[in-house]
Amino acid sequence: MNDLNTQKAELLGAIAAADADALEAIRVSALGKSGTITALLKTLGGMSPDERQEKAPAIQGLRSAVADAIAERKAALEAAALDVKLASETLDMTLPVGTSLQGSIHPVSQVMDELAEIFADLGFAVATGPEIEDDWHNFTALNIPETHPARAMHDTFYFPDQMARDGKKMLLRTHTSPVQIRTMTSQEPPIRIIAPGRVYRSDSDATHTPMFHQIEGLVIDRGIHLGHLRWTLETFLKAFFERDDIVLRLRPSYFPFTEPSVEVDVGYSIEKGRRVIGGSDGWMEVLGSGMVHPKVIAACGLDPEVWQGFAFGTGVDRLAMLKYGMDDLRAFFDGDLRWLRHYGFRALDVPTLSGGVGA
Ligand code: 2U9
Repeated sequence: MNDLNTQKAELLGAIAAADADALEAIRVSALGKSGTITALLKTLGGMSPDERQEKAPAIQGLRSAVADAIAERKAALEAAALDVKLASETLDMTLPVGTSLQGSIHPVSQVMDELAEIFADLGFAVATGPEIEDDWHNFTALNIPETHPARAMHDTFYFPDQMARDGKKMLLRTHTSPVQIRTMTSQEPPIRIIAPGRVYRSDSDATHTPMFHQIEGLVIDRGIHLGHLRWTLETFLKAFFERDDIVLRLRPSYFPFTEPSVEVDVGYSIEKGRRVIGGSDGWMEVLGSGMVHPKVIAACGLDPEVWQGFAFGTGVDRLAMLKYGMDDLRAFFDGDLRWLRHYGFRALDVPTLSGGVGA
């Protein structure tokens, strides 16, 4: 017992004085797979019931005291590191535009502006809609019924206690497609819209963030075919990447809301060791698209014999990375002023086709 008390006092003393690296080393040596406390816990299995009853509380108490102290120290170290960061990275938000400390336009906002500008020239209006959606607009109307595997693939965030009138849980939209559904059910065709905005999926790693930005486009008119889709995407990509040597490859694919569905690859070339869009050294997948499924047109109350359309979708964050040569998606959401100053755009620059979209 005394032994355990000494061990506890020593560990708690070391934890209180540890920095982040030392704390991790203590955690591994005490609570890790071959840690000292883990070894003590294992001895419980070999004891008689009486002995176990006598010794278990002290050993388990030691384990929780050490685990709690480590968690507490970790939180304190993190808070102190954040304080240092906040003190050294303050920014006076009230300074007027034009001073050296002015804010900058985030690359995502810049790219969204560029996209709106390019598509406005092609006759597309910008449409927006709610980020909290109901099941019908996000899934059912898009030919994704309850049992469809695409529902599981979307890793949806549901609101546990908020239901729509149909009794189904409200959710954070997993794509911007419900915006097009809302437009089709509220406006008469012909329709030409882009829907840029935030979307949410429960997914987080080096190439996925739980919130990301999408842009989708939709055209509904009479006699629309895949040729219109191909021309529109090629014209858009040439304007966006500011290059004429944009080569497209349409590959058959599957999306529930389009039929046929095509994945659009764009030719890239290698410049200074980096892949840049344009040229034909290899192919990169950039967009998903297809002809709007007749069931989706019908779900919106339109006659698919009369009205056809095409749709496409892509990630705005990815487009920004490809155009401006960034390689870590997570930096987009860190709010790091050095990154923002390096990649950000001057607040008073307005992208126009005539003045150059990247101007
Ligand atoms: C309606 C009808 C059809 C939108 C489309 C895609 C293909 C697509 C992904 C690209 C990368 C999303 O950001 S991403 O993960 N999107 O591949 N989106 S067709 O189709 C629609 C939308 C609305 C009414």
